[in-house]
Amino acid sequence: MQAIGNFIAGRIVEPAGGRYLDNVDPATGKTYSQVPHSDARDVQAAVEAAREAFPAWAAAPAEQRSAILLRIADLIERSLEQFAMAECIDNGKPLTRCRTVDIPRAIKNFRFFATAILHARSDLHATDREALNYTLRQPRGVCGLISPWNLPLYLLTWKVAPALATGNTAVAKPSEITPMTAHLLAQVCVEAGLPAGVLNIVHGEGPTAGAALVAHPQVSTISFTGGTQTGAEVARVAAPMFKKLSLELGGKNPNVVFADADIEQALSVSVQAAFANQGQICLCGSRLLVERSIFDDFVGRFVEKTRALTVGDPLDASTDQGAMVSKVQWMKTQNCVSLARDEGGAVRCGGRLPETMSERCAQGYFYMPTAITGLGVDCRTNQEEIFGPVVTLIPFDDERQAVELANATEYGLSASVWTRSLNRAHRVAERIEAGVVWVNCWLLRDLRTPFGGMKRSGVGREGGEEALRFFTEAKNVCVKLPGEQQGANL
Ligand code: TXE
Repeated sequence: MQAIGNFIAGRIVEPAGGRYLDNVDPATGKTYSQVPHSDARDVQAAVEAAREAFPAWAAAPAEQRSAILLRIADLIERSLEQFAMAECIDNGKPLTRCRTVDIPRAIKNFRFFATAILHARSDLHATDREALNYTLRQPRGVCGLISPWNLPLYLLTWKVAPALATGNTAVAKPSEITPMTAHLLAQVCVEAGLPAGVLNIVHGEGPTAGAALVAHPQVSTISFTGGTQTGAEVARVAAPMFKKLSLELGGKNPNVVFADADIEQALSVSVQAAFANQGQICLCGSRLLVERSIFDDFVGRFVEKTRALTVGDPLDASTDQGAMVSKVQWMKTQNCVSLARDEGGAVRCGGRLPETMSERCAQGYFYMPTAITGLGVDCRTNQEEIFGPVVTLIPFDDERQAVELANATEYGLSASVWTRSLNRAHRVAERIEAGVVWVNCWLLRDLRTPFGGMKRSGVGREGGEEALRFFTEAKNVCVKLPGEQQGANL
């Protein structure tokens, strides 16, 4: 069975303790590879390598760093099929999605930040005729990059690309559930000529490898994407050490449909927003709020469209819904649906395992896309993130109530608003408590825009300028112009 290794100082190496974790293909339920069960020793070696590589990488001209990152993008693109297949088997998501969304986005992440640094500018503040203040943006050193399993290479590279582009070195800790494309990335980095130690990858579990990375005194910057509870633990350790911290956490995102919307469009995008990636995207619209005058009709048509989704083998081109990522996530989803039933919810479709699966997938973690009505906003089903193919539909009476219901959770990551009224779109977008609001669309991403959450969905923003700022230290240099100093202007 294939055993993957850590990537430290430019080489693929075994974990110091020689221990491995099973890596399961969720479509078959079978272990198909081994992933290092790394500990603090592996993190130590990786941080040392990253520290050693830092001065030269930080001093390299932007054009040189850019060229290497562009080569990484080209090499991923050359092996797109291999990367897509690896992601599909590791995660259970449809191969078609890996080919058209996950891997292309990883390539874009590298290209975007590799070229962004060629156009970066910095500020100058002229203090009358007395002084010039200019802002240096300097790399911060070794960054710890911790990513989840739902969009493995997509989210890992969303951190790696800006961290490296701005001249930092990094130790990445991908999810132990989906390590394979990170392993392929390591091989690509070597081929692209990335100097040894600039990117290191340590595989393993959160409480061991991840926690050691967060607690390491030489890691000055932590970028984390994952569950809200884990984010709180990361902050608890990192904050007293004065680390710079970015937390992208969970969501319970409202998708608000007004009666004046283009209903056809709202319907088909809402189905995608609820179930794409088996509902395992932090941006999924998991609470569908629909104006009461169209509620019954909308629910009926939504259920019809949901029933038309094909749950099947992720390798099959006709599959819309693949396997859930792990047995744990699959069981959690089943428990959440039984909780919804206990809370009085009416399961309108799904709420069960598929009846027939191919022989290959008979032991896989598949679940039917599920729509639930009849639940109030305060129940656990409408408050807690499920992170599976489950959506609730809730009616509202007017705009005021729509906003109130949209904001009635502790999360604040994203929202969608469907209406033909421009005035209403602006009003509602302004009032919704979320870091990202889409009007008449969902998951339309421009990599230049700020991305992140409010409330329990996180702290800080990624994307574009925000990422370039996060991964650099702003230093003001004040240069006196010729002439007498007028006095210290405090
Ligand atoms: O995430 P974790 P899990 C949510 C979703 C899901 C829940 C749990 O609700 O059901 O989180 O999923 C590493 N110190 N999201 O358990 O545990 C871990 O190894 C340092 C939303 O997979 O947060 C992995 O690399 N690191 C989310 C990463 O953190 C630690 C996407 C995320 O794992 C650690 C995924 C620790 N103490 C899950 N403990 C989104 N918003 O996109 C774990 N890790």
